[in-house]
Amino acid sequence: MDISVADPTRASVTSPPPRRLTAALAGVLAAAAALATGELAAGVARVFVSPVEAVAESIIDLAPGPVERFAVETFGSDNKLVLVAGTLVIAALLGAVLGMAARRRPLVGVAGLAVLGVLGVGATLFRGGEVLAAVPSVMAALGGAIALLALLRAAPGPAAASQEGASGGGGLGRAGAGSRRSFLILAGSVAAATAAGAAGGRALATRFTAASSRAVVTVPSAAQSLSPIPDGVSFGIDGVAPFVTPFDQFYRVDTALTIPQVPVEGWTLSVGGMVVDRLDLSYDDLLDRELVDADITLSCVSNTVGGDLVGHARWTGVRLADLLDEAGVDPAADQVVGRSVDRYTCGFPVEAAYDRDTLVAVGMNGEPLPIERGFPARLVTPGLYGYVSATKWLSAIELTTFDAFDQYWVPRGWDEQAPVKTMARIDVPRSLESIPPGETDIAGVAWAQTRGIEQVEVRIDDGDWVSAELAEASGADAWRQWRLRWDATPGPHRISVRATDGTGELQTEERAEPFPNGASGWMTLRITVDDA
Ligand SMILES: Nc1nc2c(c(=O)[nH]1)N[C@H]1C(S)=C(S)[C@@H](COP(=O)(O)O)O[C@H]1N2
Ligand SMILES: [Mo]
Repeated sequence: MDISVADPTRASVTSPPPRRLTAALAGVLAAAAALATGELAAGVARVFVSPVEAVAESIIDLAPGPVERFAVETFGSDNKLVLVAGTLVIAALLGAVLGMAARRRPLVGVAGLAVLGVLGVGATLFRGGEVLAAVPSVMAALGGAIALLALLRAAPGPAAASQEGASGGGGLGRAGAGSRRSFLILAGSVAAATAAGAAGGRALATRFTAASSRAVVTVPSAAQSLSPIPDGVSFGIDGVAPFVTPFDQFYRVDTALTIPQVPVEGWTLSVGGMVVDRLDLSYDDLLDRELVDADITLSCVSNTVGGDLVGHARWTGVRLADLLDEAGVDPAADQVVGRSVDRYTCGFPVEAAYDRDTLVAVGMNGEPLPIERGFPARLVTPGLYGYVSATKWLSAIELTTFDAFDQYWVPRGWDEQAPVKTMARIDVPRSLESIPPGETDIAGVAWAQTRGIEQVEVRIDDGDWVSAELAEASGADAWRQWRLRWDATPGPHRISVRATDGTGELQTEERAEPFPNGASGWMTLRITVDDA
């Protein structure tokens, strides 16, 4: 017999709490309802930030360097997907725990959801959002609390759960201790509303993309081309990276969970800090400056020997030096910091704005900068790895000192200064490939931005180093194709490559991992040449 019925003094205040599993289910659904409410709210206005996104991005921000490196190395470009999935799983687990904790005391569950709401608010503010941006987190906690209370109220007691309807009646049970059926109907409705709310919110949020803004801008053609692409930069060999990397083959590396959407309307680029006259430039102001075209190969410090985190584009933009001269740089400043709307920062020596063609780029291969490449503007600095030099979705350029400011990756252990190391890559044949005997091309690319490539040498097995033929160079900041004709003889072979830069310095043989300032070493691969 039900104890609450046996003891009328207790029956009016307490009743058998729902079974643990039922409460856990209520908690998971409440957590889902909370997140869905957050997504839906985030779709209402551009300033609103989704709690899931705020928390996941804060985790990226706060993750210690080695953890972030592990995540990137283990999950590759899926690491952010894994992070979001992980955030959702944790939310579900927390929901289950809260649901069980709220079996007897629903307010405990409400308090737990409030704590999660505060976490969302905190993450949003931590990510630099304004107070208003945290509204979805508050809505999420409210939505979750309402769902939790309703579900717990409707949850059947143990008797009802084990003996459908047998002792559910009489009006003496816990307020609303419902039948299993009514609970399941409510649970199903919450689940359906959750799915619809989340999907609706995501769909609404696509209104805030920068695509329509990008579609109407035109980047005027540059006043001058710093490095007209000469004929003959490409041998046109199948399998060798094309001179200009197609957009869809260009590596992408950033900390952004969702690509920042920055319409030009309302966007400004400031040049401030240790300057005489701070500049605040609109997109049109920027386009009114002298535009130049430059061939610059971009490479990532995380690229391994033989890897493909490197790409080439013809960039159109304003020379950073022009903007710095306009603002007037305090001679005590030694670092240029590029800040992104997503709070990413890069930093490099002031001289790098003057001794090379560092650009605030607005165009890439004749198009406005693609959104994932940093629309409306980004920095591109020849000869420095992207993490110290290539801020996308650029919002501010700040003159400061290396003593006063550490850019994004520095506290995470990467070097403050990161010049690109001379590197040669074999693109054909592929590692471990079997090729027919006879005349064949060994070919690839080599880069040493700002210094240029003077020579590439190839060694087969234990033979001598042989000079490869070089394609035309398009300035010192672009990679250079190379090839060597080879009469392949049957059997296993080992092929190595090394480059010499424009200063006459040979690429170092010393192997280094990407951390903390870029990989080095000569690329070697093994192939098999089939019998005739
Ligand atoms: N806002 C922002 N800009 C950024 C980054 C980032 O995480 N956020 N990553 C940098 C790194 S590490 C590299 S290698 C280049 C890559 O540029 P891409 O994605 O256009 O190839 O962008 C740089 N600019
Ligand atoms: Mo990078």
